[in-house]
Amino acid sequence: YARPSPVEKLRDEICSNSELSFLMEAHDGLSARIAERAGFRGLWASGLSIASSLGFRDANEASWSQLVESVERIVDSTELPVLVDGDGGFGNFNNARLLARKLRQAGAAGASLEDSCFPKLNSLIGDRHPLADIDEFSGRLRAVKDVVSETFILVARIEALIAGHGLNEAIVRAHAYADAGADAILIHSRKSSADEVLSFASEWGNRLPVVIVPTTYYRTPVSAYRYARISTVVWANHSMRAAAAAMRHVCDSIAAQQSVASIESHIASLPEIFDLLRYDELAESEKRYLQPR
Ligand code: SPV
Ligand code: MG
Repeated sequence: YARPSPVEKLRDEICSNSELSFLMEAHDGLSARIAERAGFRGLWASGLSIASSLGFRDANEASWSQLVESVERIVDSTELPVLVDGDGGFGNFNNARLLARKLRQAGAAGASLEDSCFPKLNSLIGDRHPLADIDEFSGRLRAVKDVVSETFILVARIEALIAGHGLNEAIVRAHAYADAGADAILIHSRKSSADEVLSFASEWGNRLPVVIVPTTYYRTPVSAYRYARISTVVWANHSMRAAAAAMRHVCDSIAAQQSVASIESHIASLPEIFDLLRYDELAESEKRYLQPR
């Protein structure tokens, strides 16, 4: 019995599993390890979170090779399948297929590519989100599929609702991207209610599985997504934002008090860090490899 590959695991979560699946954001090795310990079965390598952790804006400031390096740290740190936020693929069909090939080499299970133009800007800020031409973007998807075939999950992400186009435009794009070979459709929205993605799901009718990112419409209970037969929910940036809030709190407190005494009980203990990073395994291996037999 062979262990399932990352692609098989991710396909199970997004494409075959009839249960609602959840992907947790990770942006480095530590956040990946923590998500795995919490019981998540797959990770979302978030462009926003990776950019933020590197001190970049989510506007293609990090290069594709910096993204691949971050993904490598995430993949190496867990057994979980990783779906990478590949933005628009960093250019045209040629850049997109190069990115997909390098992400697959780094051990990612799949990538999401969005129909935005290079350089992109994060979907949740600003009001200038020009959409790529449908045929041009479909070419990006086909080029990726031709390079990675069945060994990589390709999620086509539709930004039509973000760009202020209606449901019809989103549905037309979903069909075009399905024809181009996508394995799933990610429909993105920045509304404060889930109405728009639920309308999409009902109109679309599951020709391909639907993935959503409820960052702004966080109040909707996931039971609504089960009912709508949505495949996968992505919690896209919550570890990064949790880390930012915690770091701000601890820095403010230490700066003001010139002491770490009062925050000690609020931060991860060193034994917890040593446990997360499996220092016990290192000690075991030293016994095996450092001592004469
Ligand atoms: C990300 O996590 O980088 C995403 C989701 O693409 S969003 O920030 O909502 O665009
Ligand atoms: Mg992104």
